[in-house]
Amino acid sequence: MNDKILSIARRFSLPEGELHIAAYGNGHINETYCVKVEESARRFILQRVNRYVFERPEEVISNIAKVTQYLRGVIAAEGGDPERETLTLVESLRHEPFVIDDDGELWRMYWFIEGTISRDLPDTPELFALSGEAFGRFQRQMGGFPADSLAESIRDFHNTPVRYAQLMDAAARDAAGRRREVEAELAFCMERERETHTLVDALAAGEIPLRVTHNDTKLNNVLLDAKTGRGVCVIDLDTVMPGLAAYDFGDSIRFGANTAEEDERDLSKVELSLPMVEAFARGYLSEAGSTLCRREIELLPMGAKLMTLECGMRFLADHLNGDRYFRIHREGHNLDRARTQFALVRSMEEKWDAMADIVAHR
Ligand code: ADP
Ligand code: GN1
Ligand code: MG
Repeated sequence: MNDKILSIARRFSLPEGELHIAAYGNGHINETYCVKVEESARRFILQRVNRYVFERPEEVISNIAKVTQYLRGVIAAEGGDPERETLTLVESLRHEPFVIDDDGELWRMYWFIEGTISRDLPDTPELFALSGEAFGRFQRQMGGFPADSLAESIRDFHNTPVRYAQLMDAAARDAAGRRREVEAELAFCMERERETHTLVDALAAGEIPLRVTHNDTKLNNVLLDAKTGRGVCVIDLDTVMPGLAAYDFGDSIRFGANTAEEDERDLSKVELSLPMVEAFARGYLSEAGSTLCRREIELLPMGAKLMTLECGMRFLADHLNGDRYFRIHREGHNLDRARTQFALVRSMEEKWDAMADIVAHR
């Protein structure tokens, strides 16, 4: 396998030198490797874009090229460092922003952003506030980008009623014969079916706008400065497309304001951390607050709840479908992930007034 990856890496325009390759990161979707060029000590990130998830990977790359080019201009105009604060695609030897291998799989490469860390759990509220600033800044900086120039890389990606329907469909088909063990989880979702419509209805009613959003704002998708913790660069731009700000806010809360990890089996450890909500809302709104309208801000807590429910429904549907979408590392992994999401939804419901109060006063 390593030889194959090495030969793919060599098809990109890299500095001269011997290459060292190692698997990298904790993403659920793409295959990620770190490529080091011995002589120059420079590093690169090489990724195979998941074809099951992204049916038209060339469109994903084209979106990323447009978004990063736009961001480079905005960052430079604000006096920042575009080489560090957004991703830079490496060209292939054929001057394309990707390489297609013999199996038809698409690979892309980025400059490695050095001196940064990515975290799976925020160590402190302060660190989480800094990631909020980075995602809020991304929202603000993308404010003037022409949304209609982007392809919809995954249709109905954050359309919660559609995700609900997909779950019901997976349960009806029961492809992996696992339905019997998840009746309680399905009932949990059915009780909340009506609520799944809240944000798409607000959009349809013209109460909130469609914006260019990131759509995968979990903590490990922002690189933080290794010394200061400052959010340096928002990464994982595969799903940047038109969407709702509340879902971006919500995905960060889902992942980072959970007192346990996303796949914790001991559900008694799963709880919404209000200090983390406060920290993230403070950081996020310090950057994005002036861009968002009043109704969008009011709906941020609903974004947190619906994104957590939606993500749980997606994990559960994948469990029922036989684990085809999210990478798993143990049997029942997607079911464990779904259960933590539903436990977190419950905790959000218990702490609803406090969460809403915190967001309203930021
Ligand atoms: P996935 O879609 O599978 O989550 P990501 O694009 O998020 O893939 O990459 C996985 C991990 O690789 C990230 O969480 C981060 O730790 C690391 N990473 C990705 N891009 C870079 C980069 N340009 N510089 C440094 N680290 C990176
Ligand atoms: C996936 O690629 P990664 O690991 O950052 C998924 C997100 C989910 C997340 C759950 C393209 O994100 O939508 O919220 O897992 N990405 C895609 O951890 O489906
Ligand atoms: Mg990621």
